[in-house]
Amino acid sequence: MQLFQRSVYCGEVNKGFEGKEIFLAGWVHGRRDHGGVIFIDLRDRTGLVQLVFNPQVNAQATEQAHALRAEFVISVRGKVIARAPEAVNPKMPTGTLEIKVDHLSIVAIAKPLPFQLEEAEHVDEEIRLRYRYLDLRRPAMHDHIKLRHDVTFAMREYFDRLGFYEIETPMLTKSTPGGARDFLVPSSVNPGTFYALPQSPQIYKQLLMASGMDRYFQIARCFRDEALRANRQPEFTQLDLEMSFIQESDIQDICEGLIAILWKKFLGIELSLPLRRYTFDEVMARFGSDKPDMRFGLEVHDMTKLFADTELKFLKTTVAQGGKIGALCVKEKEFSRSELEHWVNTAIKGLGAKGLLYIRFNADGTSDSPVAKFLPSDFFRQAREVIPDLEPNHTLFLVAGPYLEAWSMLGKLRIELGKQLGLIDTKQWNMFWVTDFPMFEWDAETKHWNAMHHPFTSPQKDWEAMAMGDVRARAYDLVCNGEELGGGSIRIFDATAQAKVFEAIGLSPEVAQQKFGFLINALEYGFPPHGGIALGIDRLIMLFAGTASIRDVIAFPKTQSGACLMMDAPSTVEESQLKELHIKTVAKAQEKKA
Ligand code: AMO
Repeated sequence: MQLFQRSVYCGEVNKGFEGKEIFLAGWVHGRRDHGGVIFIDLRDRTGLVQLVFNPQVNAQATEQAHALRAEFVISVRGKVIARAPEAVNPKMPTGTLEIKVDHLSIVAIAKPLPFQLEEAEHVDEEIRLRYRYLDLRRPAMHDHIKLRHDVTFAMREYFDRLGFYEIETPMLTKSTPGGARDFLVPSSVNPGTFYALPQSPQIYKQLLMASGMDRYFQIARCFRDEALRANRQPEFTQLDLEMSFIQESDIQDICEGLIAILWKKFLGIELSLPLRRYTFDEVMARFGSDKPDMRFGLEVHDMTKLFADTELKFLKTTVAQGGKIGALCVKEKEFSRSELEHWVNTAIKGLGAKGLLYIRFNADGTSDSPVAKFLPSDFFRQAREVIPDLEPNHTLFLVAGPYLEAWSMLGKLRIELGKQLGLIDTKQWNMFWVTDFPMFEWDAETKHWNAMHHPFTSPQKDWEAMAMGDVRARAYDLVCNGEELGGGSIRIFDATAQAKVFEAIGLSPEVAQQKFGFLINALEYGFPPHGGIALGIDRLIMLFAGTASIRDVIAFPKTQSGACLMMDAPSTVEESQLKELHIKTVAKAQEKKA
């Protein structure tokens, strides 16, 4: 086997090479035999180029080429020639040229692949993930990986230009309460103790501000052991940044500057800046979500007052308990009875709603609804006072319950309706800030208040006199096309203020000291005002690449159940390893789910 020194990449062969001898190396992408002349599409990371083995030109190389199969690795020497006009392939960037090979070397052979690379889109994702290194050979995957490199490189350039330091923070850190569950790492040197993998570099970046670093950023890996919904991975990457002596607008301006560059460079889109700001209260009331997709309307209407005297027991109870009744009004589609039932089913089975009520108005002034006979005769007129453009043939979908719960459900239903009825303008880039988030949220399960963002977020001023549910935080999220792309806040930098927030979420001074002592102590040694944000890089690349799954833009992602199918992780370990770590397991490893 002879490995030639490669002189050019396959995809970079162009007219300038015509008539020249070149050396190529790569994978056999495809092979065709036309009456003894063999054509090979040779692939490397830059693309494809056609090789020709002609027995008239080189009998020995052509003879060897008969043995070539898909995915063999080869190295060739040959001359670049123009293809005959009828042989030009306009779909291939190198399609006007081909390489007349005079020397072939087979570098490595390959077994038939478990799936055809060209058919990967239709192959079960489990197989693709099991053989990820093969899946990654596909040009589309190469494009995603290259895009990811280009985006993070552009980020580094941007922050370097603005005087930010890129600082690495530890992967082995301390388990802290709140947020998702930690991934724990046992320490063999300190029996019975555990590190936690960082859920984000949050505390470290704040401490770097205490160290006077002033402007920090990091392309940081984060780990969260949480239920994996769509667009979530147990380990993911954030663009994390923190700045000292700033206000909300400084962080937002820096972010907008970056996304303007990224959108221009990678999508050719000129974003209109500054981005709009909406308060949490506004987006929640109008769209039932703190990350609404505003590429379509279908806003939520508050119908509570229409049911003030209702005879319907469950609505009456809801109103009596201070709950609300919200509605989506679908104008774009006249639903049949079975379609209405489909939506009730979708809400209950698919979205977890307790119920969904529909009222379809008819042209004759009547309405179709399971509760039609309980509605006042002028219900349509009354409804029109809330929804001025309401017309016969429009349908209301109603959800009743505590405000946030009912509105969140309507928000989910709104997205589903938007998708299924084709209401979303997928060509639009809809980006904005959501601000003034609640500082605390009530956890009905544990029956106590938690910090909605994190407990280092600064509440807006004079919060102590307010009811917990009314306190707003100096927090902001960046939302793009209905995805939360980033979130951040202005932090507390004063020990007394921090102690008050810990107290509000039920952390006693002793526990707070034990869990966050390092931060509390640092607050006493001259801490500058500071704030920051983190953007989800995987989600950003997913939006740029237009892929349906976050997994498509991560080289080695985990499945929905957190498994790496290629490595077969997580896995059981040797008893001796556990012994060294002073660990005994009580659960037998369950059969793994993909
Ligand atoms: P937050 O938890 O909002 O903020 O995370 C910031 C951004 O990270 C992305 N993200 C994820 N992406 C993929 N998989 C996940 N499991 C996942 N979880 C979050 C989202 C999200 O907007 N320390 C704070 C930031 C700060 O206050 O500066 C933090 O981590 O795009």
